[in-house]
Amino acid sequence: MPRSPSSPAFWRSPLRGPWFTSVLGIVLLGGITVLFVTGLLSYAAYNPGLSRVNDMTPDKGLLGFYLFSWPTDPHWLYRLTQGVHVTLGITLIPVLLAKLWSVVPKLFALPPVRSLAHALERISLLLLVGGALFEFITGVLNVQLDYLFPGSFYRLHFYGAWVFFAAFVTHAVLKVPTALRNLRHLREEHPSGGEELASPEGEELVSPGDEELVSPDPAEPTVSRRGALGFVGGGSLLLLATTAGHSFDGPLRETALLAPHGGPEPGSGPGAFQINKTAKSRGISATETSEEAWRLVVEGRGRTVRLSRDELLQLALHSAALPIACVEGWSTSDQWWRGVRLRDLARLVGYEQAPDVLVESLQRHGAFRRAALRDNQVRDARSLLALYVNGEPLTPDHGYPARIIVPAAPGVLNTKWVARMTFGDL
Ligand SMILES: Nc1nc2c(c(=O)[nH]1)N[C@H]1C(S)=C(S)[C@@H](COP(=O)(O)O)O[C@H]1N2
Ligand SMILES: [Mo]
Repeated sequence: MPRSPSSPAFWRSPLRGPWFTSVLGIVLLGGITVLFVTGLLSYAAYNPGLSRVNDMTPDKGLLGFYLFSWPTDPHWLYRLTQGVHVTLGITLIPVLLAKLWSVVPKLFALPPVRSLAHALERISLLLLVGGALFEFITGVLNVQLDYLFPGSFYRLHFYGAWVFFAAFVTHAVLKVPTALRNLRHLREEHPSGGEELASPEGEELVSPGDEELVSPDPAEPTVSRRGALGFVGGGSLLLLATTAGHSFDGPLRETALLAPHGGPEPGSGPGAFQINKTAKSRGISATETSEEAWRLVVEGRGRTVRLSRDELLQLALHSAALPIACVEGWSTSDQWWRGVRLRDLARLVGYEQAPDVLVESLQRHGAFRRAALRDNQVRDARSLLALYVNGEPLTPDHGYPARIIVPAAPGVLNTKWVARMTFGDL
């Protein structure tokens, strides 16, 4: 008689059982919590409360309760938090898939609902599985495909994260005690370390509710449970090893075979570090950035000052060693930037205490052509309107004639090809 997926005997892998599911669940409990926290930090780092220019989720309402002024110290802060967010997310993919595989019989179990509590558990499971797939898929698409959905990505990934995490917390509250009990119990029964768990007999003692994980009619084992776990862990390590290099320069970056900003650095010379969007792709021409054509417009307190690049070079110049750290997880190590302090530009239009600033670029279309910086960022002595990098004038792709660089800020706030700066409370 053919069996249907709703029949427990349809699922025959002897690997399924409380031990396998519990181990993967505990790994995800830690990992997804870190993803959620670093994700919220990334959102806070955008200065979303500052201006409608930065905020891509204007309807966040109460979900923005935790927002705070993103600090400028340590200067590698966003490089760390967002590197962890993206690299860890990619590394956890095999664990997530194995976890879903390990519980898939439960999704087909009949009757679909046994009690009110069971109904609630199943709804939370739907949001959990759907939310997990949605967050991992939108995250990977954004990192790998260069903003498949520019403005909307933030909205989708942000709201998706809250739905997913609510389901995740519910699930964790219901399941963590069981998972820990399973692991403790099985360890006591099998002090030698669980190699015998390769056979279904190792799973006789299971917690109530979890017996449906174990196949009633298991096939012959072809691999031990530990072997299967090693396979999942190996997949994670392989992803980690081929991604993590995107947070470093030079030879290490070349190990990041899977990351779009891995591989060799672009070109050679002082400007040979990662480029997000080239001048050409953003429609920036050499004519409009020439010494004759380009002027920086600085506004504030009803004043307007216009400066050529030569005139900017007459102002006090300062240096700062700062990285570019993109929301996509890749970053560079510290580059040497040289230019005019943002707070000195604020002083030009009469601000002794620098306020917020709205920065607009020459770019006419597309995302990231303008960004708002908060007063604490403008006041930092390392926040520059950079004219040089690594001892040479900026290259066109890194923002010539002038670009913003701010310590600890996401790359997206470091506007290139700056045309206008408007100081004032935003
Ligand atoms: N005008 C403008 N500035 C921009 C961007 C852009 O598309 N247009 N991209 C931003 C993003 S997302 C990043 S990560 C950094 C990358 O800087 P780099 O290309 O010099 O490495 O520039 C930022 N500044
Ligand atoms: Mo970026």
